Amino acid sequence: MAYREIAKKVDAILSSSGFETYGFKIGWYNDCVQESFVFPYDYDTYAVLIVSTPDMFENGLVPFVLKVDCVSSNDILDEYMKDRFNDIKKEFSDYDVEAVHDFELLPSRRPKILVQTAGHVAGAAYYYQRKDVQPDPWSENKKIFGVSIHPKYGGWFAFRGALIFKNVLCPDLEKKEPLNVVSDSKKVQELLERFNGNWQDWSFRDIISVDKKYSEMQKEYFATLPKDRQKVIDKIKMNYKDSCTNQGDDEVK
Ligand code: B12
Repeated sequence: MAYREIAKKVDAILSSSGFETYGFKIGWYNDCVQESFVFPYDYDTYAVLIVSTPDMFENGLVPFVLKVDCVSSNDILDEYMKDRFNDIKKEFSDYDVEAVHDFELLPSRRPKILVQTAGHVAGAAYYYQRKDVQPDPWSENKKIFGVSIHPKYGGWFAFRGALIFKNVLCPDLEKKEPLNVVSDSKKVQELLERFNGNWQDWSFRDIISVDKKYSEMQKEYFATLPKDRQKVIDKIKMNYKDSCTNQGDDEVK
C-alpha cells in the first residue's frame, strides 16, 4: 500500500473520535533534534502524527470509559491511546509499525519523541520557542519551555504520539509549513509567559480566537491530578449512564 492510502486509512479510523492525523518524513524530524532524539531510520520513512482535538474527550475517551468495566490503576487516557494505536497496528499487521506515545521515555529517561517538533515539521501546529522572541527578554538562567499553537484550536489540543511505518518510504511527500498564527514577537513573548507562568489558568490556550475549546467536564478531568481522576471518571459514568444504557455496544465504541 502506498503512503497516501495509509494516510487515508489511518485518518478514517481516528477522525470520528476527535483526532487529526498529519503525515511527515522521519528525516524532517531528525533534521531538527539533537542526536539523542534521532530515530535511526531512512530519511524518507513515513510517519503519522496524531493530535487530539477538543472532541476527543466526548467522542473517544468517554465511550471508552463507559465500555471498560473495571478501571485499571493506569491512567485511563494512556490506556485509551494505547488501545487506539493498537487498533491501527492491527489494521496494518502486514507492516512494521512502531507506535510512539507522547508519554513514552527512553532508557535515558528522555522522551522517546518530541511531539512539538514533530507537530511543527508535519505542518500541524507552529512550535513557538524562546528563540522566536528577539531580543530575548528573560534572564539567562530562566528556563522557558516552548509551546505549540494549532491554527483552529489554539492551545486546546494535545499531541498523542506518532505511528512510524518503518518499511514505507514517501520520497515525494510535500512539506507543509505550519501556520504561524502568533507572528508578532510581543505576542509570542506573552504566549510563552502564560505557558510557563500561568498554564493552570488555561489562558495560553486562548492566545488566538479558536473554533472550539474543551468542555467543562474535560477541563475538570485535565485539571485533576492523575491520582485523583477516579472521582471524575465516576462522575462521567454517572452523567453518561443513560446514554450508555440506551446504546448498543457497537454504538458506544
Ligand atoms: C517533560 C515534559 C514536561 C516537563 C518539562 C517541560 C519541558 N517542555 O521540558 C513538565 C513536567 C514541567 C511539563 C509541564 C507541562 N506540560 Co509538558 N511535556 C513534557 C514532554 C513529555 C517532553 C518535553 C521535553 O522534555 N522536551 C525536551 C526538550 C529538549 O525539547 P525542546 O525544548 O523542544 O528542544 C528541541 C527543539 O528545540 C528541537 N529543535 C531545535 N531546533 C529546532 C527548530 C525547529 C523549527 C523545530 C520545530 C524544532 C527544533 O530540538 C530540541 C531537541 O534537540 C512533552 C511531550 C513530548 N513527548 O514531547 C510534554 C508537553 C510539552 N507538555 C505539554 C503540556 C500541555 C504541559 C503542561 C501545561 C501540563 C499539562 N500536561 O497540562 C505543563 C506546562 C509547562 C509548564 N509551565 O511547566 C504539552 C504541550 C502542548 C503544546 N501545545 O505545545 C506536551 C507537548 C504534551 C502533549 N501531549 O501535548 N511538561
